[in-house]
Amino acid sequence: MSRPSETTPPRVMGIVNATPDSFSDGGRFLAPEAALAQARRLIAEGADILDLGAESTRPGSDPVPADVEIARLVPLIEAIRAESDIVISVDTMKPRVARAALAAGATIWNDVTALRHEAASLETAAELGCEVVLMHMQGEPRTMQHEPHYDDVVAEVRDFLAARAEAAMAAGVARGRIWLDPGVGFGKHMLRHNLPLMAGLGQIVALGFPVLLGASRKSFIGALSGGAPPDRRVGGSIAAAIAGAEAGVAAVRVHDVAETVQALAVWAAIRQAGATSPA
Ligand code: HH2
Repeated sequence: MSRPSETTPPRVMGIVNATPDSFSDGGRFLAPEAALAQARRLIAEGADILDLGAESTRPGSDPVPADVEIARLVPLIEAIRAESDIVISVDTMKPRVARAALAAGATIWNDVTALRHEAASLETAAELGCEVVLMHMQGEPRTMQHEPHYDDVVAEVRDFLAARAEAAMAAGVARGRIWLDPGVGFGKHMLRHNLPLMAGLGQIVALGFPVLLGASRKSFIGALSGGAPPDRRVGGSIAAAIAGAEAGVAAVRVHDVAETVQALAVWAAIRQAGATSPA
């Protein structure tokens, strides 16, 4: 899942929320038919991967029982699988949910806790043989925005991700199946931590694993645009995706697929022209 070259754009992972309280969609896609319609739209807009989540991780959100997550996700995955071979990622911290989603046709386990939520997480990922996204988060979703602290945010996030990759490999996850994610907005001060982290993405890419960047519609973009609400953060989200592309990330997790695909195509074409034209 690494990028073949510096002029290849990152893959675009479109977000499909099957939650009643996700901050950016406001639960508009809760009904299975509506989530399926959203998935179809993102595929048509050029998504390479769909990331399906049934538990919101926004600050202050309540946990969702595994059975509820499974009931929201499995029929949706089966319905997408019945009509498309798009890569499906499941955004869950629970091994039982990951197992059910993988059995239904997902191939990537996106875990915002980097396989720390349950004792069985590491072994389950190894057993399932799936790709895993290991994301950095300081604290846990309910409390993570209460006074996050770092002495050096880039070094701390990088070292955490390197250690989690080691732990996953020690448990039997193949090196080639591991993705890393800096976890923009997860236990990070809006500007004091997220901006240096975005600026230091290259240090995380340098660890040698494909990096997934999830900056789409996040609150630091609102803070930099006069308090724009989530659905008015497209421009800032694209700027963040381009910054990720420049730094060498392998994929961007976004809400606005069509706009991001277009922006990255233009970015890649410019890079390509620069790489092939005489000086
Ligand atoms: N951000 C959210 C959820 N899952 N997974 C990864 N790997 N990286 C991220 O940055 C990331 C993630 C944000 O979660 P939520 O509050 O559910 O909002 P939405 O899913 O609409 O982005």
